[in-house]
Amino acid sequence: HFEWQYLALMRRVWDEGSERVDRTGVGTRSLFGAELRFDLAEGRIPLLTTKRVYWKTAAREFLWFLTGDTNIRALCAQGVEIWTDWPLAHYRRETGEDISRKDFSARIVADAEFAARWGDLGPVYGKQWVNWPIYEPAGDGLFRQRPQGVNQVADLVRSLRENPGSRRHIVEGWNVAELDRMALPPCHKSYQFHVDGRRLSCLLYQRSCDVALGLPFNLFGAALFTRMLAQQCDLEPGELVWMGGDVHLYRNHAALVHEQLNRLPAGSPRLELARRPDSIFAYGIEDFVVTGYAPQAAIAAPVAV
Ligand code: DHF
Ligand code: TMP
Repeated sequence: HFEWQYLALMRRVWDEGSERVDRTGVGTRSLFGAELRFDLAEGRIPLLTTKRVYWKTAAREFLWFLTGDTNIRALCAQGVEIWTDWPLAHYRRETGEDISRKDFSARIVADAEFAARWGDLGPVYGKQWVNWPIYEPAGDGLFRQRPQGVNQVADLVRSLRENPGSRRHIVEGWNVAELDRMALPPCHKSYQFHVDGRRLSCLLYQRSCDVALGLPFNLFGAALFTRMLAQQCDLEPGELVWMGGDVHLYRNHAALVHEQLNRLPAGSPRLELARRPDSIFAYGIEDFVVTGYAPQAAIAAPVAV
């Protein structure tokens, strides 16, 4: 079963990881450098069965990246709260107001001006993926920014179609010059694609990985991206290769780890694409149909902000 790899990684990080004091102050057990591989043929997807993973939330997040949006408003409006904690922490710090997450999210949705002021994460994934800034000489020794930057995703579709054998099929989130304006520098920072015959494979490099909360979403997102690209480029899904840098479990995830490692994976979830949209940017949540997914219960765990 594909999921043993994930469970084995979780066990290894928990048993062998070094204790580290991390940015959040929560503390982690961590190891450096890991690899997972998943077959994506015949609709297979690495969607965990030992706990319920809210794959529609992960899919909505991914579609939001593709729109280039970096404000949480569109997510909150769909009931997706996985990014709310960072703007919320910023708001509380700046204003001293002790607002609940629910009220904050409701206000983001109701009040466009409030959302513009407090809901933006900075130039994170969406911005870099579809509008990586370009600067050009303005003639007077100064530089000006072009109105439209690089759309890496559109370029990727084009390069997969026109030059499948290329070794340069990359979408990169790590814009060094803009890291300091991001709420969080990209974790799933680099996607590389590879065409072998008709098979499209993806390699995701994740510099920092929360094995319990982030990784299940990141694996599903990368598989979804690969499937959409394969469909758009008339290719077959191949393999997902995942590589992690700092791969960790937070100390306060002990209960989740013990519960999940006592469960057995079962079943083989599949993903169908219900239609073929005209472009990589035209997918909607209703285009994704997951079958054969009967996971065990969700396991709640606190996210380290
Ligand atoms: N920070 C940390 N410390 N870990 C992360 O995984 C993380 N991920 C981010 C932003 N910052 C992060 C964006 N992605 C959850 C899942 C993914 C995610 C953020 C949060 C999460 O809390 N998942 C829960 C609840 C899911 C839900 O509310 O729908 C889960 O059980 O999967
Ligand atoms: P860092 O920027 O200090 O590395 O903290 C980011 C944390 O968020 C770290 O625990 C990794 C986790 N993370 C994921 O695992 N996946 C994600 O998609 C995101 C955004 C964050």
